[in-house]
Amino acid sequence: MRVLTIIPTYNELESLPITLGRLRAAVPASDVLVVDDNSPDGTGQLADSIAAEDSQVHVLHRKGKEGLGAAYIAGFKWGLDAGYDVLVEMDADGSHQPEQLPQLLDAVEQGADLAMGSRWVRGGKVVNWPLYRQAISRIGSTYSRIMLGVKIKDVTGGYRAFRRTTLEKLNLDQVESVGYGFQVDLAWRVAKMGLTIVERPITFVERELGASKMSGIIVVEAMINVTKWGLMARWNKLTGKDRADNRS
Ligand SMILES: Nc1nc2c(ncn2[C@@H]2O[C@H](COP(=O)(O)OP(=O)(O)OP(=O)(O)O)[C@@H](O)[C@H]2O)c(=O)[nH]1
Ligand SMILES: [Mg+2]
Repeated sequence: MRVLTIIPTYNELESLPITLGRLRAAVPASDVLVVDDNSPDGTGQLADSIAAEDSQVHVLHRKGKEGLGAAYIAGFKWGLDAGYDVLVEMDADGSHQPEQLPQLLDAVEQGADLAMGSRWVRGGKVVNWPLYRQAISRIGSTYSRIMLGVKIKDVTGGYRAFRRTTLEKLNLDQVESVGYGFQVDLAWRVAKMGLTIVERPITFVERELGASKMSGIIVVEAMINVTKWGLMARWNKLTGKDRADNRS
């Protein structure tokens, strides 16, 4: 399996070299694509200098900050074009520990179409997260699960390994690209296609360096979207539109 780990960055000058070093040591077979949105702190140039020394590291430069989802979609397209078999999502800030990536890759090797790192399954943990962040994540995940009817425990989580065929089956251009809504939308689309999703426990470590891009607006927006999607899915079911959709 040819694996590409995609790391989106916006102002991750301090964290990126540490995460990259850990990833290259933990899973040397994985190539890496850093997707930088023209970070003002020079993360993009730093990534270029690392890539110049390491032929397995690549950098995709984008014009400006367009959000995590848009960065991942560009990264997925790059990876699919380049022929990778598995495409991984990983944060730059150390929250997703590279040492746990083999567990996700293992799940894909064993047949999962999507392997998700999960904080909220048995064995999953969070480190250095204040209670209010844990509460937001748990409540958000539970609400999305009920609203969308998906069984995934940690549906907003962003440590994932996709089999290439999973991404090929999705219409990436239709995926909601903002904030946590992106992660929920992507997982929901995979679930709706009836593909196999496996959650593996991870220890999520809150960032120690650099600044968070999380905001209240991102959370509220994701919840509004989830509500909208859930109600629309119910309405389509009632009116029989979902059957028509499935036929087309
Ligand atoms: N390319 C790109 N990357 C982004 C953007 N927003 C966030 N990221 C990256 O996405 C990853 C997750 O962002 P974080 O700021 O860690 O968001 P979070 O994990 O929800 O919040 P904290 O870890 O608490 O700060 C990091 O690698 C960020 O650098 C963006 O607009 N463009
Ligand atoms: Mg983070």
